[in-house]
Amino acid sequence: MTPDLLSSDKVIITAAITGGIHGKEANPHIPISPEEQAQAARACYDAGASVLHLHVRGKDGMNTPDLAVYNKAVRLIGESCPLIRQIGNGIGARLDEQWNIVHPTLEQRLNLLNIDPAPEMHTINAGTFEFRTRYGGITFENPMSFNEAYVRGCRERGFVVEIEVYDLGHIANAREMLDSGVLRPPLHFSIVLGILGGAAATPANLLRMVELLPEGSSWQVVTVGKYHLRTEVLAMAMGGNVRTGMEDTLHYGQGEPVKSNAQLVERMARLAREMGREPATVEEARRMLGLPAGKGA
Ligand code: KMH
Ligand code: ZN
Repeated sequence: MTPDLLSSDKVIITAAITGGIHGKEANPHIPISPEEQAQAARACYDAGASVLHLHVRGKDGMNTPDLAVYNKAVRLIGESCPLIRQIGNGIGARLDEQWNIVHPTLEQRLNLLNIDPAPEMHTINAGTFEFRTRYGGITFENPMSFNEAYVRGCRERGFVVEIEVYDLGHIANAREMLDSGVLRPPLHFSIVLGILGGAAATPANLLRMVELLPEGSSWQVVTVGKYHLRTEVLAMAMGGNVRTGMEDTLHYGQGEPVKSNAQLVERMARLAREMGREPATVEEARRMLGLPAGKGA
């Protein structure tokens, strides 16, 4: 697919407000409880986001596969604003009492399909790789058979899937699922850059990965770490969508901690407008992502 450099389309801004790894020890402003998440969601909506990417935390502040927490967070977020709710199926990784990294099982991850009230979107992660964090390496297991089961589950329930690709081979995996009919076009991608273990955040990597996407796909960039801002700006200039939020960056500028998720969304909306690209409203994003019109439309 050729990047549309002259695109004047709307930009979908996704807010990834919490993530599944770091907590208040890394930045005290990260929303952890469902109540804090609902407040952050509202502020991100007011600042120009149209999608909310979600991981949840238990009472200990660590990520959890507990459906009761997901149900509460999804419900409270839905009551606070009309953002499209997207569940990150990676859930996250946590340390046990012996400081071993523990990852949720594939079964626990499949169970996210049963969140009630049902959110509109889910991610899949299109390949297994070692995801290295400040806490150590995590083998992020995403076998094809699991992804196929997840996608089928999403289709049965009418959920839209976003495909997270961290490297070139993951795009090949997504193409295989498209060719076999498991995934149906148009596809929606997150190109994730800057994770140790995945592709680095460079212009050449972003351009190549966009070129490899199946024709007609929509895409956003997710940039983790130091090059967050410049890579997001590059993606907007290329006609792509963007994700920001405290899952992806804890710094607003060098040595300057983020004060809130809305602060990051506001900046992205401002930069989009400066480029002549208006942030998509929730209804526009729903149309762009193939979701039915919302209740308020
Ligand atoms: N933490 C991101 C780099 C997911 O939640 O499914 C990847 C992510 C995947 O957001
Ligand atoms: Zn995530």
